[in-house]
Amino acid sequence: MTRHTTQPIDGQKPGTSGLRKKTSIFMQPDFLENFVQATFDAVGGVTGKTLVLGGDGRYFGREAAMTILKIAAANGAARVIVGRGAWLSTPAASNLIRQRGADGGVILSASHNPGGPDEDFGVKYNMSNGGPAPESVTSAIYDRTQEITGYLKLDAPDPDLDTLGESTMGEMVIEVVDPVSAYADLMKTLFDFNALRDLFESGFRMRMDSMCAITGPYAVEIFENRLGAPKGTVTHATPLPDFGGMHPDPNPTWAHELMAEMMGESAPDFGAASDGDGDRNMILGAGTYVSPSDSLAVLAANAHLVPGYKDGLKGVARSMPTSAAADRVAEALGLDCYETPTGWKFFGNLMDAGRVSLCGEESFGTGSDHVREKDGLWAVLMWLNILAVRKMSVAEILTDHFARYGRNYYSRHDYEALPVDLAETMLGDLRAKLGSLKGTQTEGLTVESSDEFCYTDPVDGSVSEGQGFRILFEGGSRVVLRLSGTGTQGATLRVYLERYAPGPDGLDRDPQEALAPIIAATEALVGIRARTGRTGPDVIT
Ligand code: VG1
Ligand code: CO
Repeated sequence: MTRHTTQPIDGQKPGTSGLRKKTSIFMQPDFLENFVQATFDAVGGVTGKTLVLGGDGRYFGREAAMTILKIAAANGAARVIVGRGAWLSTPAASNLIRQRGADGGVILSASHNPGGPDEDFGVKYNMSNGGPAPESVTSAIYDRTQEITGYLKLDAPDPDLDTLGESTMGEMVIEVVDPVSAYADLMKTLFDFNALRDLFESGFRMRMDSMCAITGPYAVEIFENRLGAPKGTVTHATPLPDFGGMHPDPNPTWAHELMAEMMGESAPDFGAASDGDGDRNMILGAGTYVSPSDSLAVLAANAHLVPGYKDGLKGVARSMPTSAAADRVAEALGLDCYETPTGWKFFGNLMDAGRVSLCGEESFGTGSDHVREKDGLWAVLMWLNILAVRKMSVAEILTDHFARYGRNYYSRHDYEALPVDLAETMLGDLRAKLGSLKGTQTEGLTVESSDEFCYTDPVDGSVSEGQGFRILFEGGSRVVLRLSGTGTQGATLRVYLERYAPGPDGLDRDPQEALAPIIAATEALVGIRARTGRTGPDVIT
């Protein structure tokens, strides 16, 4: 064991989902080492513990895994279970932690952020329940990074991470496992694989775009090998260190190839995409885009048709900016519905306590209590299973859903890479006038209430403040504004827009058009375009 002297390095505060930085920053001397040692210290050390390690295959992932193994060995870890090639999707890592009874895990990913020497890298610690560390732990990690004076790192040769099986590094066992099989087996326990095989055999056509990221090998194994979808159903199926230059974010802007195919004349029946680390999903039908908030609601309404959820759901949870479409389903089914801050770490307690089985975020994240992360391929399989049972198209399912529950028109507008001080001043000014907005009339809308979201966890009572600004208008429309906690460049402002239409008329409008009054009212109240000089958002979902 070798002790290395070090000094605290600025900027190691974990965000919405772990620590994310430019790769070059992570590659600076001691940067990764400091953060990993601080993490191990903050969770009470790793002596005698078993950890899971893997990531989305992005640039620097393998090297980072080697470093982390040497730090774990020097810190006395008993065993580290590593996905071959240091590959594990985020949901697969969560599953392995749970299935193997590990004490925790380290996930190497910057998720939907691009990868490469000039792009992003990230490190996230997950707990023994398989879920992201809660705020109490991420704050303890950050505190530790600010006082660290040394780290332990074994002086050992790089281990072989490409051959399955066990080896040792010092006293520690390194167990290299197939990254895909345990996850694929788990999916088989939840879904009707026979019905899905029949679906593909009947000529059902699907396109899965893995965006040169980690879900490629998982999707090929599950859809093509196990379910008999034609070879080539999965595109961009090989994970590449720079994601082939793609921005592995499954939304209409970045998954434009898939969008073009699905909106084209010979579109397949079903299309889906996932992100860098495999926890996000975008769902499409021929000519149809499913907004993530609607996807959550449809899954909640139909989950009982899927074997893994045949006895019904325990409850549903959504992040605050996610639309209330799922709430309407929960109400109809008599289920509890929780509203949490943005980020999957807030769902863990609710799932552990058995209060909810289905969770979702407007940011293309959906999942259940089968793991403690959101799960992109799981959501795709949920949709497939529902389509197989209901024998309807994606468009028909949506139309039927809206007719029954009404439609929460929804859109998110992102303004990226804004100067940090400008974004903070803009939201600071909004905070200052938040209390006096009630009754304000603008663009034909009247402000009913406004506040800054503060969450009290119903399980452990912990309080999370400052989780986004909400402005509610009379009639059930609203806008939510918050700054991203996953970006690595400037500030990203997220503007979440929602308007409820009860039906039966007006259920098939274009969302941007249906939301136009709210967009205009937001500009009048906050002045985003006026203050940033931008003509519009960079990304619309
Ligand atoms: C974004 C999303 C949030 C999601 C998070 C991690 O956070 O809005 O809903 O949980 O990314 O997703 P932010 O702070 O940038 O808005 V992923 O796929 O990184 O793990
Ligand atoms: Co992700």
